[in-house]
Amino acid sequence: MNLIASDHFCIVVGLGNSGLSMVRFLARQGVRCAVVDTRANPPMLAILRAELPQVEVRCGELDVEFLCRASELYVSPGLDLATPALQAAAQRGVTLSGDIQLFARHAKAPIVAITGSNAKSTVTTLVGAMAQAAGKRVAVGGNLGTPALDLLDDAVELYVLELSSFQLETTEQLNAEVATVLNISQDHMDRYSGLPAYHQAKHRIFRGARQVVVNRQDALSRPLLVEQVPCWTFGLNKPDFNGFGVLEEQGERYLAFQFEPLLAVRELKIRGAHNQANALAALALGHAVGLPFAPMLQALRTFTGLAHRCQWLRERAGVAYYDDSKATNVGAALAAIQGLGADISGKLLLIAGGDGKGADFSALCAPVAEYCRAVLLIGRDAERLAESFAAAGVPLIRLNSLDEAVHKAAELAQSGDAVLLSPACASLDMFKNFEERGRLFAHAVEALA
Ligand code: UMA
Ligand code: ADP
Repeated sequence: MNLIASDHFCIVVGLGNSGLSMVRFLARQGVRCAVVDTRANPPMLAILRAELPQVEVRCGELDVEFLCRASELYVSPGLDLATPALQAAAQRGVTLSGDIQLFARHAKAPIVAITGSNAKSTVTTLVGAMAQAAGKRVAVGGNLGTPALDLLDDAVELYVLELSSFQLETTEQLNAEVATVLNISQDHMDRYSGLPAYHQAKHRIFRGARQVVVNRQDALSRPLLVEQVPCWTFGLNKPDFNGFGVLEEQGERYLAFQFEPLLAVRELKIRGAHNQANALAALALGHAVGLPFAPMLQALRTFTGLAHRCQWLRERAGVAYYDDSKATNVGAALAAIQGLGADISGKLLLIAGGDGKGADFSALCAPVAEYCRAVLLIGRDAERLAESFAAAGVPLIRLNSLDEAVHKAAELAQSGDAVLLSPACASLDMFKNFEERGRLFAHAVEALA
């Protein structure tokens, strides 16, 4: 069913990955649309021109008069809705929407919707692997990998979507079969006025949800609007009714559902307490959409984790090297420092810094004091991190490049220690993205004599 009247004229704002997916989708639906992008040469321009030459593209400063010719603006997640031209158009009656809202209107199969400050990609990938192991035709994407609209296919039996707060801001009603906010800690404070605004954006995921999954150990994950829907919980403590958690029996720790052990924790290949929580969250989401336990547990046994998330790289002179380049915020770095720090016999040489996105780093000071031998600081916000860690009483060393930081860390490390790249910052001041930062770290580590 085409839910968009064909005489509508829409404008897609932003021509990156999601922008391109939106134009393609609207074109398939026979909707007249144009594209605008504030960049002189947006990344998907050549592809769009080749594929859909009839679509008008305007680059450069947004023109409010042009925007107001549309009935709807489909805004890409990278663009702040507070952008004055978008707000001016909205005030003149133009609806602001986005790719996930379009997706929600057209998806025919149930949606598992996942957001949170951290662990989204890990849990999304895990639920996808569980559904696949259960023999479902599953499509996985959203903020991770394939843009949501490119997943739409009538043959799909289950959609698993990772959603960012930016995508949720333009989503009025998702109607997920099951939705979760895995955890909330500060992120993207350069775009939000504070934690309440960020929290509010994330919680839009629950609109129209038929079931919810809640983190028992994070009150901010609990939906405020949804009351009368089935609620499943997860957490590292003992599970209760409808809960997934950890049970100890005869000295062995198990992932468990209610009062029943399911899988010994040591059977997991992903390390650290935070990954046990992630496994439990994935079990809860899978259970909510009716996946049987046997294939879900099989998927958990074989999942080795995603690259750049506390990824072990090598051991050299008794020192292990870990790439946690995806730790682009304080909460992720905290989980890595505490998780790894408690796991090793020695100390951590932490490499941190980059674009801090306006975050407050003070929560890292105590774990740095407890677990770190030294901190090697790089990037734009190195000085701000140094100020936040001043009271930790460990050496704080500023370096000009990631390569220098790796060499310094290797020089200071003692047998039993671990070198951990967990920057607590975005990478964009020095690198193309977190993947490039992780790859260059791995190269520098490989190159150590
Ligand atoms: N931009 C402009 N002018 C424009 C439009 C965009 O300057 O007119 C800039 C934005 O400020 C941003 C960059 O271009 O810096 C990219 O923005 P975009 O909206 O074009 O991005 P896409 O290529 O469509 O990618 C987006 C997500 N990116 C962001 O939200 C920034 C991708 O998530 C996602 O995979 C993709 O849609 C498909 O759904 C990436 C991401 O970094 C991985 N997400 C953030 C995160 O995980 O922390 C939220
Ligand atoms: P996201 O997609 O939300 O960024 P990822 O699965 O890619 O999530 O992990 C991002 C970062 O968060 C990595 O550095 C990872 O080690 C860390 N992390 C993973 N799970 C958790 C968790 N449950 N709590 C806090 N940090 C986590």
